[in-house]
Amino acid sequence: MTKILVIEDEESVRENIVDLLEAESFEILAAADGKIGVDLAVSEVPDLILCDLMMPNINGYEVLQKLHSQAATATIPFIFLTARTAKADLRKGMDLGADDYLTKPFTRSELLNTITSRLDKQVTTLKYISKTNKNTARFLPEFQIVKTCLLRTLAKRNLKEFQVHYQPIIDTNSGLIVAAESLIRWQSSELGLISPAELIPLAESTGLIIPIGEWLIKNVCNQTKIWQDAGYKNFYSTINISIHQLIQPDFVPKILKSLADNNLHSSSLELEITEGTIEQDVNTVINRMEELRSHGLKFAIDDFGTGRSSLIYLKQLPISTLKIDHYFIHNIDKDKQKSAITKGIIEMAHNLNLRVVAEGVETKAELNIVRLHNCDRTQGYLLSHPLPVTEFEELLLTNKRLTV
Ligand code: G
Ligand code: MN
Repeated sequence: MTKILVIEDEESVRENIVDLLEAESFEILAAADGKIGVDLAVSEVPDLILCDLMMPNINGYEVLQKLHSQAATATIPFIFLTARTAKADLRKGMDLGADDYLTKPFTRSELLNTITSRLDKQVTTLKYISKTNKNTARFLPEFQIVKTCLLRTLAKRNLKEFQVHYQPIIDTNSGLIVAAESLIRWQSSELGLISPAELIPLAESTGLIIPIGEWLIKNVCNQTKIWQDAGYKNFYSTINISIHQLIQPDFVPKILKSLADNNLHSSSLELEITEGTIEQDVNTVINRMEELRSHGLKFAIDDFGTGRSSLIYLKQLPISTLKIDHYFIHNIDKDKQKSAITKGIIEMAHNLNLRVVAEGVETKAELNIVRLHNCDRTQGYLLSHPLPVTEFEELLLTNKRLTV
């Protein structure tokens, strides 16, 4: 439902607008002054704002400036309400970036037409942006728009826009699927498909990784249990966990609850932590990992070989698996150095009783070298791209050997 915020200090005018719009099936938030209005805009991220110009304390100009200074609210369509017809006031509002204005008193149809045309325009803008080349530089307005859409999607708890895809992880010798890496996809109704490469940094920079991550964990636990019950008792899933999530004080109880709710054994999850991010808060990370390991959860170091201080972490962190970064696997058959480094990593890992996964295996020649070096597990486009649940399930249930 489209959510409209009405900021108007005059009670009779406010209530009139609220009644009118509620009758049109809009969801309405009402604020009696500018301060409440700004707070509501930030917490609720409405689809459109109607705001009176002349209000005590914080007036309409200031409300607009405050909203434009914050990424989450900067692109919400903003319509001024003003009793004045003085051109200078309207000009000032429009110069500050308001999208339209209504002069009081206005008729029901003037109000509805202005709102509808503004909402339509916003949809067109978003569609246009989604078609242009995506560049995630965070200073671009586009980044802000993706962020606004993400905030709006979460505020509306529109979680059906998120999907989990699964990429098989294969036992290198038998070619059988033993696990899957879960990867989130955001199919935005406004922007189209947003890749994890775009979504995750955005979610991390805004703190939204916490609710999205919780949703993902619940979803993956549920799905993993379904596959185990279908006969794949030892099948497990891996989940990419950001440091922001791991250091949350309630991360451990939440993950244990997701496991318990699904009657899933803790060894059915492996949490992937990217090497390069650990140094942000090493001590908390170690404590959290130790605590989770005491409950039976396993950890993998993701993108191994590309972060700093990697060998120290092998000693300090309670991990079970190393995932060798794509970089070393790409063209490993043609690059003697990559081959030597990968061979060394695998031997070292085995001496430390760690399992090794080669990530990003894209060609048969790469797979052959990885196999020659006794890498335990393989993952990559050669074997399968990340797949939606039903397609992954088909692959799993036919038990196809993915030896190429
Ligand atoms: O950082 P992490 O290892 O979690 O990255 C997983 C990402 O790698 C996913 O987005 C997935 O789609 C991608 N990926 C998986 N297999 C391959 C592959 O064979 N080649 C490339 N280039 N990317 C891959
Ligand atoms: Mn990963």
